[in-house]
Amino acid sequence: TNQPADTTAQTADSTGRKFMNKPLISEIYTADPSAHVFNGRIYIYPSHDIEAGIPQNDNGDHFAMRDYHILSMDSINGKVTDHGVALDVKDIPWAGRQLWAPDAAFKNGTYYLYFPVKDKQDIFRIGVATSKSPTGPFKAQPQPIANSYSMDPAVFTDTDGTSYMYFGGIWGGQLQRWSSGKYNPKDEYPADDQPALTPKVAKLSQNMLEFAEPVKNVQILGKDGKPLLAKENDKRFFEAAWLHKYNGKYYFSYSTGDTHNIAYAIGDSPYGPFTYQGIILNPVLGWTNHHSIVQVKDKWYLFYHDTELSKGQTHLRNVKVTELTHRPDGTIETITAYQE
Ligand code: FUB
Repeated sequence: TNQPADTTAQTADSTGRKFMNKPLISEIYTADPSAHVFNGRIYIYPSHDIEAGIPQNDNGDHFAMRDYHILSMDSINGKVTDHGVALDVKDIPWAGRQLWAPDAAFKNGTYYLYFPVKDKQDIFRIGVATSKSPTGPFKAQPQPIANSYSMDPAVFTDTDGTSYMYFGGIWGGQLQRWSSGKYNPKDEYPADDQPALTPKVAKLSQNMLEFAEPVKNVQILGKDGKPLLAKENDKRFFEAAWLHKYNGKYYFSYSTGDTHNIAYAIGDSPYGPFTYQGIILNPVLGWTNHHSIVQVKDKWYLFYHDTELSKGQTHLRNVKVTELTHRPDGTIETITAYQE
């Protein structure tokens, strides 16, 4: 089940563009890679894409994933191990369908796997499962995290040991159904010239299983100091939140969804506000773009996905990794994962 990661490999897509990086594994389809270093080893917590035979629609019903596999490697170019099924949807008591992008954290000897899945009423909630091993198997809590909703959880632990969960996603991620604070089955989006819907953040409790406070909005501001507008869809938040800290600053990065960028914004606090800076990763092959950013020894890496292995089938993706560069002024060099 292993294939060495060769970050210099180049194969071409149907348009003749050359891929800059190779899929980390090719035996299964993987996406939405949340990478962490635990005890000196690199662990990747991805979605496990499958062909479920469900027609494509704007809600993403075709992303009908049923379990998670965790990948690990001892170095960026090292052998990749697939550790098999770490959590199955059938073992989550409250779950209905669609195990989407997960994340993981470690505290006090326990590993926590955070995952979005629709409940039996077809409403996205965020769950948590625990294990003594970074690769599982994980045991799910009997209920979703209280007051959680929507999807794409990302957990960041600050240097003082406090952990925060960022989450949310519009369209299929249902964030637009929570504007009133309660679930409304009707989609409600702000008008084009109104502030865009914001991602969410909440501090986690010491036991990492609950929110320690009411959910807050994450403000993403333009260079003019005003919130990004709904019509600025090449910049505004869509899904795939991630938070990393570099030189004392907090970097909030995310996908712009229908414009397919990974964008980022910088702030002075884990709560923001964050000021929009630019694009980290240009669009990749496939509709979705989803990433994580992690430091391994003295270098920084971007984990991302595209659809090289399935030749462009949007719901059958493969995870990849490439180096990421912070410039001396703290901005990030834009990555294009292809050569023209
Ligand atoms: O993998 C399913 C969904 O696609 C994720 O939750 C989104 O971020 C997008 O990558």
